[in-house]
Amino acid sequence: MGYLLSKMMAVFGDKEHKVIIVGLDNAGKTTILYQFLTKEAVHTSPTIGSNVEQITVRKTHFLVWDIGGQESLRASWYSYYGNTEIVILVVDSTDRERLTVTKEELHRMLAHEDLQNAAVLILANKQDMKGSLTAAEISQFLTLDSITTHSWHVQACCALTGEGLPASLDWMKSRVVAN
Ligand code: G3D
Repeated sequence: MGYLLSKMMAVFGDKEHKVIIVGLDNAGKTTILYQFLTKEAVHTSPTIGSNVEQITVRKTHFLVWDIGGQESLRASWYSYYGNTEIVILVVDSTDRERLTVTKEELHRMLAHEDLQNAAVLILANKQDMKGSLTAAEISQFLTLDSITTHSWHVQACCALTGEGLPASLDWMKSRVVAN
């Protein structure tokens, strides 16, 4: 595609903004991706490799990559980082034991040179479940306040009902419009 055409697409709002969804296995990444698309919860199975879908929010197009979160796949997350504008980190808010691993993965990602300009949306998922940590507690645990190098936002949500997801999409749109 020529420079002129891509410039015109940007002007007319047809630019596709790359988003990656990361997080540990079982956090709810795939459910969130399809909830963004269908606004209905779907039956999912563990992501092997990646799912990719286009989501349009009031004329802003996002190309969203859902990357598998099993330990064996995490080592290859970096291969998806190039040109990423937004990273969505999905957290299972009931999974206290693995929050340390999530924190390590988050701070490792932020240090990667291919993500220097990316904004980060942390989704505190599974808020419908008893005993889930609040978005503020997750924020504190992941030491989000210490992040000064990237624009970030934490949002409580429930992927099964879709609660919190429209606000997430609004924030994503505001980030790419700001750039
Ligand atoms: P992943 O892609 O991060 O591995 P999935 O996670 O989207 O496959 O979701 C893992 C399991 O968590 C699924 O249950 C899914 O239905 C459930 N889940 C996702 N989001 C929520 C949520 O907000 N609340 C609740 N209660 N469950 C959620 P199964 O039983 O299919 O393994």
